[in-house]
Parts: sequence; C-alpha cells; structure tokens
Amino acid sequence: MTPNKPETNVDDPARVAAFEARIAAGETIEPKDWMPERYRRQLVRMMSQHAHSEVVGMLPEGNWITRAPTLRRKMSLLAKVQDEAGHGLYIYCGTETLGVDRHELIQQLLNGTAKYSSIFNYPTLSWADIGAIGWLVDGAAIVNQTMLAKASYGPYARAMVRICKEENFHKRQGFEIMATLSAGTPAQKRMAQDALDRWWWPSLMMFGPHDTDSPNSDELLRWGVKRKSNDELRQRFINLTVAQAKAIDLTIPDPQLRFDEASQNWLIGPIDWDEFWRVVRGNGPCNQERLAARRQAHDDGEWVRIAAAAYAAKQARAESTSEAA
Ligand code: FAQ
Repeated sequence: MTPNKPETNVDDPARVAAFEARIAAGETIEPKDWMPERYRRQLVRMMSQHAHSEVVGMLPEGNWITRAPTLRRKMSLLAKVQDEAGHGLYIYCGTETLGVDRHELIQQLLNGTAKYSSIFNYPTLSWADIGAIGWLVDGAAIVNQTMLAKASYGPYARAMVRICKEENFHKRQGFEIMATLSAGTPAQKRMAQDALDRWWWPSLMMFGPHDTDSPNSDELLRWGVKRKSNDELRQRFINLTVAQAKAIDLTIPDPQLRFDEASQNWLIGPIDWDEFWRVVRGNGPCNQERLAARRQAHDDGEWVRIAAAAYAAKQARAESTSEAA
C-alpha cells in the first residue's frame, strides 16, 4: 500500500479541479489516487469517529449479554456485539489507506480528544433498551450508511456495503424484541414504551446538527462523501420509523408530531440541541463510564497485543529462514 503522503500532497488548483471533475463524473477515489489534503483529512476525521463509535457502541449492549432473557436472544446479541467490533476494524483499516496509523487514532479515543457518536453515552436501563438500540440506533445507522455506501472514497464505501448488510440483521433483532415486548404483558409493554421514550430523541441526534449548523456538510457533499444532508437523512429515518412504531402499537414521544400532506413527511417538534452538544462535549450521562470501560478493555488486552506481535515476528522469522534455504 502506498498511502497518500500529506507532505507531498500540494493542493494546486489544477489538480483540485481534475479531482473534482472525477467526482462529478461519479468515479471512485482509491488510496493511491491523488486527493486534496483537505479531502483526506475530512475522511480521516469522519471515518475515525465512525470506527470509534462502532467500538464504543459495543459497551451499552455488551452489558446485557449475560442478562438476555433466552438463549436465542443471548446468541443474537453476542453475534451483534461481535459484528460491531468487526465494523470498527474494517473502518480503522480504511483510515490506514489514508496514511494514518490506527494506534494514533485509538490513542485519541482513549485520551478523550476524539469524538464518537453521542448515542452511546446513554444508559441501557432495561432489556427493552436492547430492542430500542437495534431498532432505532441500527435503524438510523442503516439510513446514514446506505448513503455512505455510495461515498466517493472506495475503501469507505465498500466497507459500508458489508456493514449495512449486518446492520439489517441488527435492526431486525431489535425490532423483534420491541414487537414481542409490546405484544406482551402490560408491564412488558410499558418497558418497551419507556425505552422508545428515552431513545427516540437521542437517535434523531445521531444524524448530527441541522444542515444550517453543520460546518462540514457543504464540503462533504461537494466531494461526494455525503450524498444526502443531515436533515434529509434524519427526515427519511423519521418517516420510516413512525410507521414501524404504529405497526407495533407504540407511541412516538413527540406531542408535536404531525403528517404534512404537502411534503409527505412526518414533521417533529424541536430537538434539544443543548442536550446534544452537552453529550458531544463529554458531559452526557455515560461519557465518563464509557471511556473508563474502553481504557480498561485496552489495558486488559495488552497481553493479547504482545502475544500477537510475538507470533507475527516468529512467523516472519520462519518465512525468512525458509526463503533463505
Ligand atoms: N455524535 O458538521 P457536522 C452505529 C459532530 S455507528 C457526536 O454535521 P459531519 C452503528 C461532528 O463530528 C454511529 N458528534 O459533522 C452501531 C462535527 O465535529 P468535528 C456513527 C457528532 O461529519 C449501532 C460536529 O458535530 N456513525 O451507530 C454527531 O458532517 C449499534 C459538526 O457536525 C457514523 O459515524 C453525533 N451524533 O456529520 C454500533 C457515520 N453528529 O469533527 C454499535 C459516519 C455530529 O467537526 C451499536 N459519520 N457530530 O469536531 C457521518 O455520517 C457524519 O460524520 C455525521 C456528522 C452525520 C455523524
């Protein structure tokens, strides 16, 4: 692999124009292709935040593996959490094609200077929360990532194709949990409604600030990394999810929710952006707990990294000995 080298990557206007013409023609940009330094940095920013989100996203659900109510639910949840780890790894690999070392990115996560999705800073208080995460959080991720599967950067787009397939299974298992609880005893139904009440608004925040307050969107849309804006994707998710909530007899916790005939959209009340920024800036209900758990997991895994490096060195020695023979 010959990743882009920032120091030689001078953004002269003719090259930028040729690059933008390729994007306009629908071409995919590959790791060895020339790209503006700003494009590279935007991708590293977005992809590393995405990879961190997948990895931190294992924590709220991982807490429930031992408490899943049946063996079938336990197996599904175990597989889902394992998938999220895999997604993080694909995307970290993708960032390495842009010339960054994943250890550097992981250090940024561990020292608290990197962002990851706000949604994973909320607590999972009941089993229904596992249903709500699969249905809403993976549901929102699918809406967002189906578009990213058409992103202009090849390695990221290709990772999204596989990830979306797995997220579909995640969403279904979550929706099934919610449907089962909603059709269960009154206490189970209350549990499902309570989970929807707590996860609805944070799920809408996953799509990021309104377009008017999104400093990165214009550039990302121009360069074909994003294909739809934050608000367009959020609206698509709302339209899909309102119908699904009705189908399982749950109520979206928004007294202002109404169907707009003219646009054929479900319109919502105001999102609490103060809450969003509080969580993004590290002051959500579980930010500290999540980072502490990640740091602990990283420390606990040190022996595995040492063993893997020793094994790789041993393999390399064996290969060089057999080549010499
Ligand atoms: N949380 O200018 P924009 C998943 C930040 S994966 C935290 O609009 P952009 C699977 C943003 O970084 C979930 N920060 O930014 C799963 C920027 O800060 P910066 C993750 C947020 O990049 C399920 C600032 O606000 N998915 O769920 C958030 O154009 C279950 C201004 O915002 C991805 O990462 C937020 N919600 O648009 C796993 C998808 N929103 O960097 C486990 C890829 C915004 O300038 C269990 N990412 N910010 O300091 C994207 O599509 C985009 O990056 C957006 C944000 C849409 C998230």
